[in-house]
Amino acid sequence: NATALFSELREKLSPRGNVVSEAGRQRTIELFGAPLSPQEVVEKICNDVRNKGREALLDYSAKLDRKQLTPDTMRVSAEELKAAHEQADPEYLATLRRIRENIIEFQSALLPEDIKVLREAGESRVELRQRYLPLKRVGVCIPGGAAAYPSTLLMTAIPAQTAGVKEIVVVVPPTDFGGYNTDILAACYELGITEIYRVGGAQAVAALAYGVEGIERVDKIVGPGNLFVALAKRHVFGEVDIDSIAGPSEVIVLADETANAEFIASDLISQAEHSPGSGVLITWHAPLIEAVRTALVNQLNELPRGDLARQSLLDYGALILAHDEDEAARYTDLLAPEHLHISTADPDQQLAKIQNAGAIFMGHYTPVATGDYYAGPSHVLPTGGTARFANGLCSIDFLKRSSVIYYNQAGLQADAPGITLLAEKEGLTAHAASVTIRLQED
Ligand code: HSO
Ligand code: ZN
Repeated sequence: NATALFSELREKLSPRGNVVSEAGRQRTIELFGAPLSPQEVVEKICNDVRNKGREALLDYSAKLDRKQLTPDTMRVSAEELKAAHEQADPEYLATLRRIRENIIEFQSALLPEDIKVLREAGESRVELRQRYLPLKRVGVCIPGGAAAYPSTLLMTAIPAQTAGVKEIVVVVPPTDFGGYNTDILAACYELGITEIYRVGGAQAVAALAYGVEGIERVDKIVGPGNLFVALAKRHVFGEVDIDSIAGPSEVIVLADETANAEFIASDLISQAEHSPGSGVLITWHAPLIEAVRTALVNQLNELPRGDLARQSLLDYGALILAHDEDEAARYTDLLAPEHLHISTADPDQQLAKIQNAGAIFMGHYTPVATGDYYAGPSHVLPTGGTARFANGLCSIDFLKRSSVIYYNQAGLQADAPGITLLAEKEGLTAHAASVTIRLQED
């Protein structure tokens, strides 16, 4: 029963499902003597960092990331950054620059223009504007647990820079895949980012949200992370903006008889190797199911991260036979995947039937890796079914807008009756008076 399977999958991958273990039990963490739920742990960490500042930040880094940092070693020094860049492989740096150009090209095309509406009648003039300005200071979370993700730095920081954000702060766990990873440090240097802290988890999010000695608070926090980062972002939201609550990576591949089973298997495995990650095939061409199953088994045996990916596919994967294209489209909308790969002869035809997907990859030669690494749209995308209402990160998310209203006296005279009528209905007579006091008496 595909609908039941889908709601189960959706639940497991959703922000809520994320806090329960595979066995379906609420996870508990032994952190302060007593077993606490992940939410309780995150609440405690955020409150401690808020109240005790840097001391709590460093204490939690020592306790949770097992790294004893000092105010000095917490921040990546200018020398370390420069050294990482100097030692970096020139081909890596050239590739970073190419990707940077791609991202800027796409992200700058998205930026909206200020808007102006003029309402004129005789002498009266009302001018309405919408003004966009970049956020001043943005915090970027880069994961550093299971793998190093320089691509995530590019896919978060460059859209912010394209929007005009001047101050970008990076937090990255104090690990070899994180704050000590020279690929990440070289990429920061390449992007002109100089404020990098080797802190991760909920404590890093709290430090960004509230500020601590030596780290000024930010206006928005973006970027993925583990469960604790996700829960902490939710906890601090409202005091600071966030992008989304990111869950595991997922892909749905829609395939017809023209699809290649080996290609599809590689697409499913590539999101599963994020571990956890999910890959779901939906096809209306029955022979593809067995062909993809065989290809999966063969490829999983060959890959270095094959075991991790296999476990993810067993937990979160599925091969689904739909009656036809329309049913496949309905299933896709139900799951609302982060990535949708339409591996068919005429992808535009299927695209037209689908509402919910974070990023869509068209045709046999557009694997998700093109978007993960290179093309230009950000790979920070809505997961866990949130593509129903949420969007991938982009330059627009780093702008804020203000409305700007101008009236001349004749304009105010013309609109006064309507304004005062509403003010009186609400019993707010000072509002009404602020209009009438400005009007000429004849
Ligand atoms: N697929 C991940 C992004 C990523 N892939 C980073 C490779 N590196 C979430 O969209
Ligand atoms: Zn990926």
